[in-house]
Amino acid sequence: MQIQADEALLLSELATLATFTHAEPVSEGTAVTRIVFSPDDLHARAWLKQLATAEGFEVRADAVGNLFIRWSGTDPSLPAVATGSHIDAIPHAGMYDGTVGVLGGLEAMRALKRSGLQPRRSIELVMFTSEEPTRFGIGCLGSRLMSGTLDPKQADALREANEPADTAKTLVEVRTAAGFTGDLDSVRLAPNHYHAWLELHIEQGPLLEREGIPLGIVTSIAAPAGYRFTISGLGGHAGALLMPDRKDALCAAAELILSIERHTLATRAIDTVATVGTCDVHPGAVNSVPSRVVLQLDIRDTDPARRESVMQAVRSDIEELRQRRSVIITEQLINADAPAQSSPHIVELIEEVCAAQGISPKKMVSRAYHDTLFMARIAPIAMLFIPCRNGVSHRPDEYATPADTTLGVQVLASVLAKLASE
Ligand code: HGY
Ligand code: MN
Ligand code: MN
Repeated sequence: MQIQADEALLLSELATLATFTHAEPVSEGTAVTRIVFSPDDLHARAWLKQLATAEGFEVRADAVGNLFIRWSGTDPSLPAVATGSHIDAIPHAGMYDGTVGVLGGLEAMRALKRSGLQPRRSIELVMFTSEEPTRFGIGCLGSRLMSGTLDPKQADALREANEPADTAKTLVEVRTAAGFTGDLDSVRLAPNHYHAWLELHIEQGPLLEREGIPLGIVTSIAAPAGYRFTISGLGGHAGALLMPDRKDALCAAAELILSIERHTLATRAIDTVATVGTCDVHPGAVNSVPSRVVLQLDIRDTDPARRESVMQAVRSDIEELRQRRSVIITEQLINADAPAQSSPHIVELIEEVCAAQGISPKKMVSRAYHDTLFMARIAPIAMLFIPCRNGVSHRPDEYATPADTTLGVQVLASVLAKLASE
């Protein structure tokens, strides 16, 4: 069976998808901002549905907007084989994160169809809602709900993370306005709803390119955790409030951020990473002493116990900070997830396909999280990585070569075909 991905079609579709954006064009690459349920996201979803129906695939959306594009197999009663990813993009991102797995998955299905394959098991492409945490403060909303990792009522009550509290809309308001109604309980899929799950994604790191290897096999996915810290001090006039009388929330926040960095580095483990990516200062006036600061922490590790040990060390620093600076510091857990291991069987199939195509893949950890992290709760999983230039991602200069992208799609298609015949 000759499987041949249509590279030109795939590249043109990736370029078209990149036009659904509200990012200002930049010189260093293709800037994409596509926030979940924004007009650009909704237009992109409608366009994707058109591509799928044009190919004769069945299309359905669930109550939170996860999109399912299905190619029925000869025995449709069997659990399907699934692939997919996301098309939402953080502000000023690139055009390959997630989209390679969605459009690459679609092209893999089309290439298999063109090859004359009649899959025994249905093959389903999933486009997840809100893989990025940008709008609602937590990533992988769609796959968390599918896998039962997030309580539906808590999910619907999530508020827009970057809007003022008094105007921030809830998920239920936003999804309903976007046309996704129904009870979020209905999003959950039974364990082993799928026979197997396989996601194609750019590496978002430098290793494959650095070692000149065209394909990565993800053997485990690091475990992310998210926390929100609110530091409350005493505001006041930048001129009249004397230093000894101050309880400057931003100075306390600065010490907290450095404590997080110090304790993360102290593990001396390459897999422990932490980022305070947002810092909201109130009132945010140059001549007003900050009275309140909200920080969002993203901390990850392949070893959840080591990740927790960093948090414990930070908490003891927080206690000292509270006393010395007379500030109030509250911690809110957003998520603390377990890592995921890939299915040895699927990894073996990928290795067989690579050997047959003369490819020597690299086994590796994914430090970025993906919807696959949550699909691992309900199905055997694996991921395929393709190189990205200089390891850059979440930036407009994010780039994957046509050759690497096409090869990733070809391997994906071959593994899907094997899984669908099981
Ligand atoms: O942050 C991540 O790991 C993913 O790209 N959302
Ligand atoms: Mn991303
Ligand atoms: Mn991604």
